[in-house]
Amino acid sequence: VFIMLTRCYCWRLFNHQEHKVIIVGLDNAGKTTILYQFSMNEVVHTSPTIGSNVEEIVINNTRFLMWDIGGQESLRSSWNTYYTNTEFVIVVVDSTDRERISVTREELYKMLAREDLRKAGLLIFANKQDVKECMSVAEISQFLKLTSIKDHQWHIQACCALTGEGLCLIRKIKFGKKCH
Ligand code: G3D
Ligand code: MG
Repeated sequence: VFIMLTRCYCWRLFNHQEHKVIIVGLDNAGKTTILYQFSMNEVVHTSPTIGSNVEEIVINNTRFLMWDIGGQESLRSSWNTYYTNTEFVIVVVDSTDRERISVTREELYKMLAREDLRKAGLLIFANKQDVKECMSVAEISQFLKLTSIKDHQWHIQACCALTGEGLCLIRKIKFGKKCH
């Protein structure tokens, strides 16, 4: 029993390292819905005090920092502090919003140019795929010029946050689990 307890304790210690993921996207892209889908059945701690425009949610050892991009130029300077040690950047795209995809592109490249995000992986969720006539993954990839990104690992994934379809990659980030 002692050995088992020791093992359990060591395992916990080993797993205690924190992971940091930032989730960005235009307002209405579906960030909150995605995170809600992900955190179902898990204990969620939120820190509403972190700032008016940044939400922090801790699920087990993973910190999710989430904010809306676009139209908040004046608040942007304080965001630098949130980038440090980020392992993943998740960009949520509203696949129905053809007008504003260029704003997402602009912000995406601003982020990728940052030194403190140099090692961060990039995951793009093409959300709202359930909506008729939404942009496809191929269209969004083209709009965002993803193939030009050479200095970051990136992946684009179609999803529907309402049903949870396509979201299992978040679990993969967190637990290293295989996606079905
Ligand atoms: P945000 O946190 O990025 O601002 P939200 O976005 O998660 O608040 O979602 C904005 C709206 O989009 C919500 O609608 C939400 O239900 C909807 N939405 C999110 N994901 C999907 C999706 O995959 N498909 C569809 N059809 N809608 C989605 P409301 O009406 O509640 O404002
Ligand atoms: Mg939100």
